[in-house]
Amino acid sequence: MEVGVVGKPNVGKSTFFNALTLLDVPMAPYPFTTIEPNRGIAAVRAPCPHGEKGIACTPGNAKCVDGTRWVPVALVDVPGLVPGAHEGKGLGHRFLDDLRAADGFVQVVDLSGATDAEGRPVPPGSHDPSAEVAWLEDELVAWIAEILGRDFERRARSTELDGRKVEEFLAERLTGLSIGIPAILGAVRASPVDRAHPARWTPEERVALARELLRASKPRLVAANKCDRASPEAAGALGRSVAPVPAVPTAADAELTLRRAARAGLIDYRPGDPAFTVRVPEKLSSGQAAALAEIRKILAAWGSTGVQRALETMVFDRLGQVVVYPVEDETRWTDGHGRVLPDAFLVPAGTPVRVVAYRVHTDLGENFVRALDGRTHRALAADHPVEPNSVLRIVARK
Ligand SMILES: Nc1nc2c(ncn2[C@@H]2O[C@H](COP(=O)(O)OP(=O)(O)OP(=O)(O)O)[C@@H](O)[C@H]2O)c(=O)[nH]1
Ligand SMILES: [Mg+2]
Repeated sequence: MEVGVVGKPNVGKSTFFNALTLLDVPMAPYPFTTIEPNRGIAAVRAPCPHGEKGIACTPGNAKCVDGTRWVPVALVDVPGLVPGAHEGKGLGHRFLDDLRAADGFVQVVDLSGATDAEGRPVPPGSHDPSAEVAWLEDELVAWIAEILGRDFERRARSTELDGRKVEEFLAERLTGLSIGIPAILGAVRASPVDRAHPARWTPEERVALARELLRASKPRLVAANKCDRASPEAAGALGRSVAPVPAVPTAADAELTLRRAARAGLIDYRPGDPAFTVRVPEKLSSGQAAALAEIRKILAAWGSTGVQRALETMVFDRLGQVVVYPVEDETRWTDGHGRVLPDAFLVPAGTPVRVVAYRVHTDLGENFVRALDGRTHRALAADHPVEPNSVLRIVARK
């Protein structure tokens, strides 16, 4: 699972990324601070099943805090895109190739309207953030159209001559973009192209197809950032104008401050919570106390900083992921070393249990016999769709 963070320059992409990963990539109040993609690991919350058994878990890949499991999700932060990036404007769009494997995109926008289309500071409220959602889609479409179009005519002619299926031809063109055959077929049906004759597709038709491919395969969500400098009315207006894409108001800068303060032991704060408590007020500098007082106001006004909610809405609602806990002993919920519920993975809802087995280990997928449900102890056949929060034992031939 991988989520890409995209948007125009200077909206807070790297701040959003740092808040979720606690890494320390450069952030600054001017455009093009990020010039190379950054990768890190964020996490989404799920209730840990250990409570059901009344035993403690022994987390491996995903920590468990107060009964909540923090399941890892890869996050990629890229440089800012500007209108015309595909023609070389700004830093161009070559870096988007680092987002090929992304399952979906969070587009960060500046809800306060204090940056123009190139990310230069302008008076608050003078730029409409909904405009960039439309042109950013055009830039993503141009990127996919370009990948599709590399050496297109020659490949399309040989596909026609060989009588190969158009979806196979497209799947091969789009390798690495993690677009499945069903999404490809859906996109072909939704666009004006003549399915039988790819060699006749015009560049315009290919762009139309690229748009459908993007829509079918890369769910998006808007993080309406810098909400601390904007009004709920502005958030409502943006939400209406980008619907059906969801828009979540965020204060990435506040979230980053809270997570760093919690890491430093200054406050108790669980990401996503509506409040925090100061551990030892006397230990705070006056600057820290003032910054935290400002953040209290943001939390009171918006309910939370929105950053954790934005990621979880993306992962669970938009990408339809569920959490699975593979174990080797389905009664004790342990692995081969006696660790309780060591790992938690994300997989798309409804994934057949055999595909889950492949995700745990290729050998388990190849030698799959059946799965055992850790709660009901029932045997599950290979094509049985995985349930959310499953505890699963995979039985494989030795
Ligand atoms: N008021 C406010 N400022 C924020 C927020 N998030 C980020 N910023 C500020 O916005 C500026 C740009 O942040 P970055 O994270 O560097 O933005 P970016 O989108 O990664 O920018 P590029 O890498 O240049 O494309 C910095 O000064 C941040 O401190 C927020 O929630 N509220
Ligand atoms: Mg950046």
